[in-house]
Amino acid sequence: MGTALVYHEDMTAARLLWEDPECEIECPQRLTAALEGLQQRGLEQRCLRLVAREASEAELGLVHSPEYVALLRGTQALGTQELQALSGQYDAVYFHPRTFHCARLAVGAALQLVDAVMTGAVRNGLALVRPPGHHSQRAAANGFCVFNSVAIAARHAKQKHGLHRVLIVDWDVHHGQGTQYIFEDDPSVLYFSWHRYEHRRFWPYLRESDADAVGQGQGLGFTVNLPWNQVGMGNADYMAAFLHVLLPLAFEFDPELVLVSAGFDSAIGDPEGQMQATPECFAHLTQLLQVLADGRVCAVLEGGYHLESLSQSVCMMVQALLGDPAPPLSGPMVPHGSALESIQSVRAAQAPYWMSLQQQGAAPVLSPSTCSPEGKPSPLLPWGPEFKAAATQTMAALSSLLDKLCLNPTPPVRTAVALTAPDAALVLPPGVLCQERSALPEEMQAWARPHKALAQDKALTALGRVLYLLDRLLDGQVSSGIAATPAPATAATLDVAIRCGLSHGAQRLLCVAVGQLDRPPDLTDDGRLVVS
Ligand code: Q9C
Ligand code: ZN
Repeated sequence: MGTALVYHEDMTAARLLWEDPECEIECPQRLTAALEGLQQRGLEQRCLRLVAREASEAELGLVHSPEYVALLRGTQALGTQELQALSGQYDAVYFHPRTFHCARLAVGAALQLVDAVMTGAVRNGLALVRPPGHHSQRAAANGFCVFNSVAIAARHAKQKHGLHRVLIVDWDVHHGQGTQYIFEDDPSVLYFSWHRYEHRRFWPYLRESDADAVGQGQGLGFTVNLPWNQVGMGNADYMAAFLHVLLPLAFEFDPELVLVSAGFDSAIGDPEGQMQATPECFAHLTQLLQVLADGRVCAVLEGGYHLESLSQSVCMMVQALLGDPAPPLSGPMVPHGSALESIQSVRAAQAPYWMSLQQQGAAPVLSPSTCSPEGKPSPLLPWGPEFKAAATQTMAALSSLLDKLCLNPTPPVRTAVALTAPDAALVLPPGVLCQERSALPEEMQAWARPHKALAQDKALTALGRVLYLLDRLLDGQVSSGIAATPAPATAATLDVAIRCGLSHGAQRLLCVAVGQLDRPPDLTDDGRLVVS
């Protein structure tokens, strides 16, 4: 199953017809630059190309009022002066005679993508569209946006494909307030947005973009805002936001579909965002999202105004959708203090609504009655007590694992080699650490006891080093390692290594044997281990 790329060249038709420094950045070259990038890297050719269709007026009506749709229909016949006058009624918007057509294609592209993914024609995909959509509201254009393609796609996914839970990830650098308003009381759509905020000194200057806007009524906790209060946020900040805010909530929400409001004005070089994240970061973010909803990720272009940065970031995202490994992230992986403050404030604001945030004193201690003021069963804790305990434990383990990853993202040692005496003469490449330390004697003897093959001194010495290496891998000191062990002890050593890894709380363990090796017997088959 592959990746869809939905596009129509008519979407380059709309353009600004008068002077307006605020709007001129939303130009047709945005689409052509992104598409050329994909073609040059051979990525377009690897996708299933779909030609975008226009959304019907009934489909627009899933989100927008009939009067607003009629108003937009009318813009097709207006002259430049009338278009400019009408544009002035909205904040940061321009209309062109082709705007209605383009905006309908943008919505249609998003719907086609959702249909392709939900019918299983493809696993995931990207709709390359303009105008963008996430600022547009039931009866208002805003911030270059005319129809809210992603919001319509979410309603469509529920209505036409019977979905119950849709996650919208809005990584555009602006707050998608339009999307927030549309779903603020709807618990079936979890809306996550990070955005440049600067304590409300950045457009659109809204109080409701802050972390304490968490939704309303039934939708409490299903709006998640992460405001960046400084410019210059980079790879470490974005990864930390995903690891510490979005992913815990998304795992708990368990979406059936992920829609991405994929704006790339959050990337380095963008004049609007002034952020520092490199294009590679979007490959990593995309990869992280693919662990959700069985990989059903539908991305729809929103902003992104630095043509080169936009094109590179789009390519990174498509590469990740295609399943290519993500290039390493550059720069020191240390989040900014201001980013950690923002992350902490969203976690605190959301903690009353999400079990996964209720560990580690992230939230003020709340009594159960605070979570459910009317005394009705809390909508946030819908499961039985055993499941709750298990889920809490899992989330605690995940959370502490993520903390370690974040504190020590690049292990100090890239590769360590644990050798036994006769191999020690090998010349190792520079930067490879020769690991000579060993686990504690009691520990290795305890592990070795059930195995005859580990009774020999040489085998036991090797085992001690393997166990030590394993510890350093698990605590993040070492990224990868190689260990030698005497041939007769290989199976026994592997058996111990597997048990040891599982007992240290590894969630998944893949064991690949090159050559003949028997599957260690009597290992409990709890789904954490794959031997191939
Ligand atoms: N210098 C999207 O990215 N102008 N819309 C802000 C601040 C409006 C952005 C002015 C920006 C709208 C989809
Ligand atoms: Zn934007």
